[in-house]
Amino acid sequence: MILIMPYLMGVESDLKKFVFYFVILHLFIFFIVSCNKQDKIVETKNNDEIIILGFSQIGSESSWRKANTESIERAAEKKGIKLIYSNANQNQENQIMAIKQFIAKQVDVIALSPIVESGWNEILIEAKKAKIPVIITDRNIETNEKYLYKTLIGADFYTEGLKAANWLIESNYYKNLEDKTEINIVEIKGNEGSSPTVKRKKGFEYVIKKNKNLKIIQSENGDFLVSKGKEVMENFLLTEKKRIDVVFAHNDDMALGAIEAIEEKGMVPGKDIIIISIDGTRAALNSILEGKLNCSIECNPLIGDELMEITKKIVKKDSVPNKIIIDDMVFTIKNAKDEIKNREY
Ligand code: GYE
Repeated sequence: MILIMPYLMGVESDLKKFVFYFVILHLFIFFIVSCNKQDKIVETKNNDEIIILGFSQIGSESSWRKANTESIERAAEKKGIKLIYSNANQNQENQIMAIKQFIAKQVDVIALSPIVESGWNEILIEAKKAKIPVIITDRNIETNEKYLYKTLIGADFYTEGLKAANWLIESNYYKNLEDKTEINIVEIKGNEGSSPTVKRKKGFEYVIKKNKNLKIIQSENGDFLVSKGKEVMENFLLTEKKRIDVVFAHNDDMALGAIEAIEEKGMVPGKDIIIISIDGTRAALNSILEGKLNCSIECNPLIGDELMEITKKIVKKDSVPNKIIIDDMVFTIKNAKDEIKNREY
């Protein structure tokens, strides 16, 4: 007001009044709006309902992983949970650092998708001491310690391996083979020491070992990457003296890489060499429809809603099951056409 007084002096009286009331009105509106704003800030600050979830993700190595991250981000937003997302770029040390930061920030819950099975005791004991509950998502950990985490949300990787091998021995390809004396399989594994790599291998081998004519002749890590899947397959094709009949890739991305390598060698994937993989991505179903990939075992990455529900329950101190297993389908040429419409990743 003091500032506008000199301006008001010497101006016509009606106009003076108008300007005066105009300014008063605006000051009043400004006051009301500021009060409301302050109320909102106070409300947010005092609102204990807002849950903070620190999520340590492995990286973004595959289509599966990208879909997994998106699902978790989407669900957090939908459920009003504040997500602190940390991408470890395939490095366990980065995951440990991220968890340390979550503890320092005193988040309500920590979700960890562990890149490998071992080496988590120390940091998870720290989280426990800080009374921050942990949810393991997607991959599992190996530990002798008890009660390091509340629950695990993920797939049954061992069964995925079993399903992959069972599909092979039940397939027409196998049944129609006249000479079943030696079927040579090459395996492209995920990253060393990760639970899907260890368990998928075990499940697959369990079935294969019961059939003497089936042999895994080579097995290498492709780290779940398209590029590395291709590289590993190129190497197999270059160095392997025996005929390669089957590729078992631990994920679709590596299988798609292997398919490229096979085609570049002038061979026909899906016919000259049978290809089996895991994840059930849209790209994999497309490849099945093109006749290149023969089978993909589903591993569903869309666990966001489940994770948010469990997070809320844990914060409310409700009891939760110690394992939540996501069910998986099998995709082949028989159902790929119908199922591709439903694929969200
Ligand atoms: O199969 C692969 C990913 O841990 C189940 O990791 C996940 C695996 C998935 O990168 O594509």
